[in-house]
Amino acid sequence: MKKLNVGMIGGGFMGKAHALAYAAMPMFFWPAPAIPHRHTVVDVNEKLAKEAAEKLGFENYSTDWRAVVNDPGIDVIDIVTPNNTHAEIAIAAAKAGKHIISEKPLALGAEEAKTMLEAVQAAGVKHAVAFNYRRTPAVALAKKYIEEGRIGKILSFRGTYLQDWSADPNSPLSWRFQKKIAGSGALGDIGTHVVDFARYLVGEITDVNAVTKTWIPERPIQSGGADKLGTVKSDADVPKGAVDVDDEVITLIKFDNGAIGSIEATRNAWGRNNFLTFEIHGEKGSLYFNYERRDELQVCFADDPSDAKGFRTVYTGPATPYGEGLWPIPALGIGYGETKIIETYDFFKAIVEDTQASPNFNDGYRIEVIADRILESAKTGQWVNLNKSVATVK
Ligand code: NAI
Ligand code: SOE
Repeated sequence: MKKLNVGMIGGGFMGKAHALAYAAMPMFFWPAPAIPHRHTVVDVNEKLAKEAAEKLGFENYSTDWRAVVNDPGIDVIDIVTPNNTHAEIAIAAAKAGKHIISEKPLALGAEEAKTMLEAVQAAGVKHAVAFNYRRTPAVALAKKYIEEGRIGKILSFRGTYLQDWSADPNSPLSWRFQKKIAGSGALGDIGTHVVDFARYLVGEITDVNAVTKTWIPERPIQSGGADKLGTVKSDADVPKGAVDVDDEVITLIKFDNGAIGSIEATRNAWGRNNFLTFEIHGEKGSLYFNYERRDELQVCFADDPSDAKGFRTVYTGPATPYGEGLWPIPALGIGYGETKIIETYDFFKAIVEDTQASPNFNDGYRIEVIADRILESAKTGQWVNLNKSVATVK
């Protein structure tokens, strides 16, 4: 069977998730489109890179991503580093003719994302952006119902992504709170997953009207090592650094097909963990999904008997999307790992079958345009129309 050599840049949280997917994808989807070979992992210093290779099962390690990107033995570059590094690595990888999967958000903003899209298009390589939550089988089932017309014309979309890991003012100053590294705050970090849901399930967003808030303007500076998220014990004298991104965003949206909706994101919502939800109302029914109960899609159809109308639960399993590769009985439990396994399967399939992956850098770019315009609207207090700001690339 064909083997594709992966060079993975970054060995942190997402490095672990992607490495798991490379190992497990053929176990779930057989015959696999190609076997992912964990060739080389890169991190910023010898200690981190060596440890990542040992832990994540890579044959080699390096501290020089440029050398790995230009290694003729590597087929796929996987970018799992903080947001400010995605563009430089992706553009170099495209120039070296590698297929590329980049973590989200694609870039620090639309301008940078556009240069990445131009680079992959000029090189003719396959490209994907890792909005993996749309790979949750229940989300793919919602997409199937919508495409089959089961809920009719869509009227509205309400999406949320609520977490609480940064609600404690003592949770340290992760790179996720620094504009120069993250681009934006809750919006880019988690709101973009909801924007991906909105575009995937409903259609293109044309207008936004947003408010943002930074609730905790400074946080304890981390003392080096792996980036920490959430409450960690630190002594009261730890110096603090400024947070210059949004903690919370709420935006109204309009779609080009006439639907309307809202998107909310915050990492300061005590009690919410990975509360990534959507509720979609159509002329013939409604769908509700909550990632915290990710085996389930809640459905209500207008033609359900009137004495039994209301949301009911459909459990995903062998009969629902990706069921052929997952577990043999419904509701055995889909996890975060499975979403990454499916993402890897779809990307490797696109490479081998010479089709374009989805979501790809074009989607990543469009999501960056939407995020930029949400920030603009939050600043001006006005509705912002997006049509003028989406550049046609190629
Ligand atoms: P992390 O901070 O846990 O790991 C990043 C790793 O990259 C660290 O080991 C760091 O030392 C390394 N690194 C940084 N600069 C590097 C460079 N120039 N060369 C080589 N290695 C470098 O970060 P995490 O959580 O893994 O996030 C990485 C990316 O994944 C971000 O873009 C983030 O937004 C995204 N992400 C996506 C998720 C999803 O659900 N799709 C979940 C978590 C993160
Ligand atoms: C932190 O908010 C984080 O790790 C995000 O970066 C991811 O994109 C999200 O899926 C889980 O939470």
